[in-house]
Amino acid sequence: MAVGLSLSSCASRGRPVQPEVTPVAPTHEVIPAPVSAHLLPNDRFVLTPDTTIAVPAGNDRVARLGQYLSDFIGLIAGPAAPPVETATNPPKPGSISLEIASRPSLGPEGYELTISPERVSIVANEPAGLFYGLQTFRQLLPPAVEYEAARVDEARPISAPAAQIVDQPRFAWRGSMLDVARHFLSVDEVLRYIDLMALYKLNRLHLHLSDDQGWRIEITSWPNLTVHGGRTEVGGTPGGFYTQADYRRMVEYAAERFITIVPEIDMPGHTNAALASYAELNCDGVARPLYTGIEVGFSSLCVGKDVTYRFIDDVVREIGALTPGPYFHVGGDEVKTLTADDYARFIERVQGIVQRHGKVMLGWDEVAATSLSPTSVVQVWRPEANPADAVAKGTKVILSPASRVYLDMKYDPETALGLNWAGYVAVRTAYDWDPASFSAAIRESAILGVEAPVWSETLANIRDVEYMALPRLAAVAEVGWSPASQRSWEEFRVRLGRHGPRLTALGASFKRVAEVPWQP
Ligand code: NGO
Repeated sequence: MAVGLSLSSCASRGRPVQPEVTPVAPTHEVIPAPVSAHLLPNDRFVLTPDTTIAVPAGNDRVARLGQYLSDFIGLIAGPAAPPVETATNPPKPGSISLEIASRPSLGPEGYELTISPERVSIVANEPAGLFYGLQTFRQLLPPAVEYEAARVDEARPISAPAAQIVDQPRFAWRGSMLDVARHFLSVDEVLRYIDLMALYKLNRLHLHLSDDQGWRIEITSWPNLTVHGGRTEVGGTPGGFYTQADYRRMVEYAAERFITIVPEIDMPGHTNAALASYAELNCDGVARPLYTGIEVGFSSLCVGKDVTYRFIDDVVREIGALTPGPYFHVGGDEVKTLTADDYARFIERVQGIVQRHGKVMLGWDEVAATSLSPTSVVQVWRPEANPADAVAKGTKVILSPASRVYLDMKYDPETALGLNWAGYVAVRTAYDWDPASFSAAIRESAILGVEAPVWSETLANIRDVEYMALPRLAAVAEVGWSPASQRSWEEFRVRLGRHGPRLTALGASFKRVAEVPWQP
């Protein structure tokens, strides 16, 4: 467990746990650290050819989770994957049961995981909680289960320690962002990233779908956005784009893992790809050339033209219809060519468009200087961000401070990939801070959560992205999930070191930073 917990606190199932915090060596390597975890490593649940998965009758969503677990276990314990069966009373010995039951104190994402030598049980209010319980169970199985056939053979019999875990997240928003505009990522690359996010119980994937260098999502009413505006990327290599069917596939794959896609179309700046695709979007009516550099701030939609708002309305309508989640991110960052008044009028008008299409508007922290609805959300990224006025009016914030959680920042001066305009972001820097004390102007109740952006000016493919995201994504996930009282850098670095073999088994190209005692 992450910290020394008294037995009584573990027994107080469901009640908020108030542990005595005595840092001890970790006894497991679950990331993010659970609220309360009591393990008995000498008693073990062993996966055998007779293991079954029990789900409630008539609940398709939970049945699919049972299947997800069965697919994950696959052939590691026997000649066939464990069957998914309707739960019996009393439960079958050797079963792993997924159960929905009322546990009000656990909230919509919490779970109880009980592992004994006889059986495993995961109980939650909602399917999301069961999914997170499954991720914890998974991380208690040996790393070899993640991939390597030879190592699975050596690791047999596969078992998990007996445990009593009660857990729920601190923040509702635990996100990461992929910049697929500067360098395009294929659908399969994004699905891979979604799977890595799921391992750490992250639940929001923000896709930065357009920027100066490329427009990456098909808009049927404005086809040239992708036909022309999607052709290139940073450095002049071929770009790419998602068809609407591609995008739906990513949305569905994410939803199966309880991850909500948050689409971003950055505006009014960061719009060169659109301005290159449609001459009428420019104030002078002249299409701009495609751009493959990495400067920012030079482009803007023509905020005085009606066609601009027809364009935005079409884009929000089409993407909104493809996106079951409630959010639409309008960017709003780094506009250097408009007056403050023109900028504010633009954002306020766009906020109306987003709301008319039934979505919640999100924007980078520059939008906090405009008249926001209390339902809109500000994403803080700059050191000089000051959303105090917006927060006072009820607007919520997502914390993405560049100096802590921009995963495109170099780890240290020796890191080949990445940028360093916000400094170097060591794993400890990403881990060792508390959202509640980040800014005097932002009290904890105004914080929806944290999000780690991965900007891709220097990252050409998923291997580059993994190298920058791992292991810092694990650190940020714990900032978002685990109670402050359970977190200590000294303990986390050891736990992360033990988690390393799992990343290896997953084939992840992670950075073996010197701050962490990696296990071989
Ligand atoms: C800034 C900028 C992006 C860059 C990124 C690089 C925001 C919100 N706008 O973050 O265009 O890609 O830094 O770190």
